[in-house]
Amino acid sequence: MGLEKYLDIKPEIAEALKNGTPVVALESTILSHGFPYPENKEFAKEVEKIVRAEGAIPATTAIIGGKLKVGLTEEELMFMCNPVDVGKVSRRDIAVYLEAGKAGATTVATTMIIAAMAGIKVFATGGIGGVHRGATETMDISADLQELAQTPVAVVCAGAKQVLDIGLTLEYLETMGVPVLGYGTEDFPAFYCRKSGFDVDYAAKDAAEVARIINTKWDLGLKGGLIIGNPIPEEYELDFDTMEGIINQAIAEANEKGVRGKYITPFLLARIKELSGGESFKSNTQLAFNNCRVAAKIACELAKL
Ligand code: PSU
Ligand code: MN
Repeated sequence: MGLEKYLDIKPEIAEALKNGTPVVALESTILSHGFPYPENKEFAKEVEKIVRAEGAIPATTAIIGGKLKVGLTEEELMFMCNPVDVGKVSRRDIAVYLEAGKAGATTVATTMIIAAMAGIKVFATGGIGGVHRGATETMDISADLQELAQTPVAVVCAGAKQVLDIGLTLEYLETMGVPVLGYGTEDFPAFYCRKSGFDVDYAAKDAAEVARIINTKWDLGLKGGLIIGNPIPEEYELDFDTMEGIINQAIAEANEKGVRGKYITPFLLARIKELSGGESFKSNTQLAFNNCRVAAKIACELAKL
C-alpha cells in the first residue's frame, strides 16, 4: 500500500508485531492536551511501564517530522508532553501535518488509524470523545465516534468523559454499530466515576472473554472497533454529583469565553483540575493506568487466539 513511506514503526514494535507478541497502542493527545505540563512527563513514562509489566509492548503514537510514529524514543515522548510544540491531530488533520512537517499529538481517532495501519489491535486511553452536551445546537460530536465505526481497533477506556452527554454518546454508538462492552460492569463508566447510570451492551467477565468477542467481530468481517468500558478503581473514584457541579461550572465558563471546537475538551479538563483542587488530575491519571493494565491483558489474550 506504500504506507512505509509514512509509517515509522520502532524496531522493537515491528519485531513484536512480526512475532505475534502483544502490543498496546497509546495516544499522545492525552499527554499534550489532556494533562498539564510538566506533570504529564511522569505519566507518559509510567503508562509505558505498566503495559510492559503486563507482558505487552507499548506503542505511543504521534506525528513527528512528516512521519506517523508508532512507538517513541524517550526524547520524543518527552517532546510530545509540551503542548507549546505540538498540535492536536484528529482524522481531518493527518495529511496536513504530514505535509507541513508539523508535530502533532494523536487523538483517539488518529491513534486508531495509525494503530490499524501498523496492525495493532488494542489501544488504551483515558476516556473517549463523544457527543458534547448541547450538541443539538453546536453539532459538537467527537471524530472518535466515527472512527470507532470504521477502524478495527479495540479501545479500552473509562467510558466517555463525564463532561459529555453520555446518553447521546451511547445512542450514537448504537447507530454506528459499535459494541460497548463493560469490563466486569453492567454500567457504562463515567470517567471519574464508576457508573454513569447507562447500561453497557454486555458485561464481559474477563480479558479472555473480551478477546474472544473482538476476535469474532473481526472474523465475521464486521467493520470498525469496539469499546471496553473499564471503571476507575474504587479508591480513586470521585463523587458524581460533586463532579457534575464542577463540570457545569467549567462548561459555563467555556461558553462565556467562546471556547469551541477542538479546544473545548482540553479547556474543560484543565479547568476541572483547578476547580477540583487537583483531584480530577489524580483520578484521570489512575483511570488511565488502569486502562493500560486491562488493555495489555486483553492484548495478551488476543495473542493466544
Ligand atoms: N482521555 C483522557 N484525556 C484526554 C483524551 C482522552 O483522559 O485528553 C483526549 C483523546 O485524545 C480524545 C480527545 O480523542 O480527548 C477528545 O477530543 P475531542 O472531544 O475534541 O474529540
Ligand atoms: Mn469536538
